[in-house]
Amino acid sequence: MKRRKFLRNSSTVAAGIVSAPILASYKEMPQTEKADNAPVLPIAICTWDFGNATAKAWEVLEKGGTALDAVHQGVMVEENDINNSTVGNGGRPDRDGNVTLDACIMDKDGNCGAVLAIQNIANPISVARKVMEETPHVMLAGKGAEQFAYEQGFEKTNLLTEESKQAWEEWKKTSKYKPIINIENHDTIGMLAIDADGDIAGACTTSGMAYKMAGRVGDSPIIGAGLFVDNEVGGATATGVGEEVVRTVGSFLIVELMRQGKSPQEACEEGVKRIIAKNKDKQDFQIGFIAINKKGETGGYCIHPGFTYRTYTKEGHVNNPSDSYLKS
Ligand code: SD4
Repeated sequence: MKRRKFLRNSSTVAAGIVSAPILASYKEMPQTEKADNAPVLPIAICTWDFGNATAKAWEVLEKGGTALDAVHQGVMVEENDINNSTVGNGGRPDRDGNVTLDACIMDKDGNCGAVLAIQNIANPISVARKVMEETPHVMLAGKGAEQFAYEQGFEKTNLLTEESKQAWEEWKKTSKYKPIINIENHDTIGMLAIDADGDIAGACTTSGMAYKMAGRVGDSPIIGAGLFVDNEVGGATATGVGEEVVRTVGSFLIVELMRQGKSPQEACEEGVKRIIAKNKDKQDFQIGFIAINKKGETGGYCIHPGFTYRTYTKEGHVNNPSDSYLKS
């Protein structure tokens, strides 16, 4: 890719949202020329500014690992981070004080696995992968998912940290349930990767909306809503208020729009606009989509400013501010 074009495409560089060491190493990188100007593979991309997660995925890809292993290990970084209050251990509980986790994973062959509202298991993405690889099913929910995890050797873990417990106790004083845009627990990680063979995989994992009703499941573990991959076309994943993403089967929609010729950016924009069209009077929630096509081109779009997404390629490790439907 020509350096001039890379710079023009990268609003992040213009906005200075590249960490100093990465920018320094970027300057020294040899500039590769490609006939079609497509980014050089492999690539990892994820929702929000999860640099450690994309770095882990990159480590897998760089060694020649598969996209499936890259997204699996990448999102696990956030599941294991107790400071991320929207994913895995340390995730905020439901209104009854129980931490229930949702996750799904999808590979290049269209195989997929998901766990819904699973409790006491620190890495739901690993259980989702086991569902995909070891069972004839796609989804396991609640107690059944937990039982399956123990049978597969996963350990029982208390996921309610002291900090989460205190936040929940505080919430109970008012019991207001209204996510605040970009402030609500928004750190769900959806990740897509293309490996050196050009194969695509995706993963998505979350504790869902904080203080949700017991049993509530959002978009994140629903194949087609929170995540979709078609190895012929590309992949998409979502973050934000899951009910709205489910209503439009958002990630599947975006992949199908790319199949029809839209770029990842155009497809994400259309996905957000479809949600807006169904909520003409009500835009007090955030949705962010990211997408990647078979060539490794990426896109991201959201309703309200504030959403960002990370990309990791040979050309740099960048936190990209997403364009938004509403400008302020
Ligand atoms: C959900 N989509 O459960 C998730 C929440 C989320 O960043 O994305 N938070 O609805």
